[in-house]
Amino acid sequence: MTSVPITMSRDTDAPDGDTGLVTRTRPKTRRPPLYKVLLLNDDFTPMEFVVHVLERFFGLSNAQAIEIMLTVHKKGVALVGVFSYEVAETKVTQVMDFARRHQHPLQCTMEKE
Ligand code: TYC
Repeated sequence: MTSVPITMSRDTDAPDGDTGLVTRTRPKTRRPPLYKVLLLNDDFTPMEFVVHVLERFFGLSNAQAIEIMLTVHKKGVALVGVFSYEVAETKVTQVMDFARRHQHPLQCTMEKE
């Protein structure tokens, strides 16, 4: 059996002893992706119902809710808010469930920002 001597070796590619393994002093922190929640227009959902949804599930004032509802009504779609994936998904589900329970075809969707 040939014996191999065990020696401490320096990294010759990094003469200063920096192996490149631990160069980041400040850890890289990645912000989680954000999601836009959008409200879509239709011809049947009453305006008052949409205003109520925006107040109830997005905490908007009556004036803000009317503004967004009218934007959707005129342009077909409006941004309601920007949230984490979990919060956006919860809001979309809440709106869709509430609209369905009241038999309105209101549509709410989310998309990655
Ligand atoms: N267009 C609807 C109406 O005239 C109102 C409406 C607004 C519907 C916004 C959906 O997301 C919506 N009754």
